Amino acid sequence: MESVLEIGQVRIELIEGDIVTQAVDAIVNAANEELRQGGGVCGAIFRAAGAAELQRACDAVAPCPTGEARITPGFALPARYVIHAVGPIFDRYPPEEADRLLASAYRSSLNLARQFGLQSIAFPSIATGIYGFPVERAAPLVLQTLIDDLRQHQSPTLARIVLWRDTFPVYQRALERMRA
Ligand code: AR6
Repeated sequence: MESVLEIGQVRIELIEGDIVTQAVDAIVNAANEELRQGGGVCGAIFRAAGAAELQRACDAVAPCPTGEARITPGFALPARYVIHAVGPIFDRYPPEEADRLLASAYRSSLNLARQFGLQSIAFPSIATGIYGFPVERAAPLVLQTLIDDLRQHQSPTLARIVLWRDTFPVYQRALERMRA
């Protein structure tokens, strides 16, 4: 399953799948501020990259405040780099502040990708698991954030959102609503 939106030379793709298998320049990790191995997508990325090596690289660039991002090598992953982005723990903030921090985590990741000259990036649905950000609220916000940023910068040329199971239809519906 796949949905695509093209903005000039840039492509935004939604796919259902596992982010650790993505052969792109960078995959984004839904990280915590300490950049420690956790559960969810973060646990899967650490295991696939080689947990000890990735943890050493994370320790060298930690901490990472909520809404920001840090970059490390991808080690054993198909992706060359991991961009560690920290989304908001939803119930710690007023909802509008949580929105702002989530958008900032995506924009910070795209800024790092550009700084490193990367052309393809794959995101998970940051903060909508353990951090409790409602996926129905996140989907249109994330899509609009990517569209606005990529329209302005035209780089990276591929941004893929890799969605786990039942979050895929939520993002797909949000994209269809935005097209309408
Ligand atoms: N590929 C793509 N998406 C996945 C995968 C996968 N392999 N596994 C889970 N998801 P979460 P958060 C989805 O909890 O909410 C960790 O402990 C999942 O269904 O991974 O930002 C970190 O270290 C959900 O939709 O991240 C932090 O402490 C989405 O990925 C904390 O959790 C994000 O869920 C971050 O929590």
